[in-house]
Amino acid sequence: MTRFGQAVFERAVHELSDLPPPAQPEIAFAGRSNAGKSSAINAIAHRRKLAFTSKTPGRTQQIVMFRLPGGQYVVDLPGYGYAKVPDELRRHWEGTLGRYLGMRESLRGLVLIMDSRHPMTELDQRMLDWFAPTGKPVHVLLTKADKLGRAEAARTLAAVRRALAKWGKQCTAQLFSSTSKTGVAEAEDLLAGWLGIEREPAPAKKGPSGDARAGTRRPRTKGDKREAKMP
Ligand SMILES: Nc1nc2c(ncn2[C@@H]2O[C@H](COP(=O)(O)OP(=O)(O)OP(=O)(O)O)[C@@H](O)[C@H]2O)c(=O)[nH]1
Ligand SMILES: [Mg+2]
Repeated sequence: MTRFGQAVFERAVHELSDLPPPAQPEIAFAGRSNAGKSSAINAIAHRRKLAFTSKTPGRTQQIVMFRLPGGQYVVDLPGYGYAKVPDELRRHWEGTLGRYLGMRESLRGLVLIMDSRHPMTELDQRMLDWFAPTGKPVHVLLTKADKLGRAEAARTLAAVRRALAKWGKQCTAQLFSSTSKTGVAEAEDLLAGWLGIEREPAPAKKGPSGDARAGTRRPRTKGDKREAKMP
């Protein structure tokens, strides 16, 4: 099982007072509506339907919390910048998001999701303005990189890195695609580090005969669920 693969839905909240106590480290995914936050969480968990995704912007409207076996949380935040949200709800979320990002003591870092075709919008920059003063790390995932050619993707990454320098060295960026899985392993490594999750043990090394070394694998038995599982 991968490091984020055993995440389970814990709760979805509308008010900060309904969050679980900040006893365990957590990371949050924020970004414009439809940028690919929920899809990125699914990609990192190697699951298809852990977080709900949608073609229609504004799908995630609550703070959705997923819990890992070690008690850490992965948080899917409502997207911003979606024009059709009623003013009152927008004001609620701006206030709530600002307070969550500024005051949640268990928050170890922010994963800022930007569509690689439209990065660093005004609202993205406002998020950085809010969060950078905490001194906590921000990692930008430039999603939908599958929609860009190689050269364009490289240019976009370089430009975003240059722009991020304004908010400090703790702001980093990478290319990412939930569709082609570009950058998934890189993001997993970094975010597992933020949460203090150990690396998975390396697979058993093969001996000279090609067999796994003694004691590293148990023999297959009839009815073994792992072996019986369809790909
Ligand atoms: N081609 C491509 N499409 C993507 C990628 N990531 C997400 N999408 C698509 O973009 C749309 C929005 O994805 P979501 O993950 O629901 O976006 P979100 O940021 O969670 O959106 P809200 O919850 O509405 O704020 C869906 O149609 C996804 O299939 C990607 O890496 N490549
Ligand atoms: Mg979403």
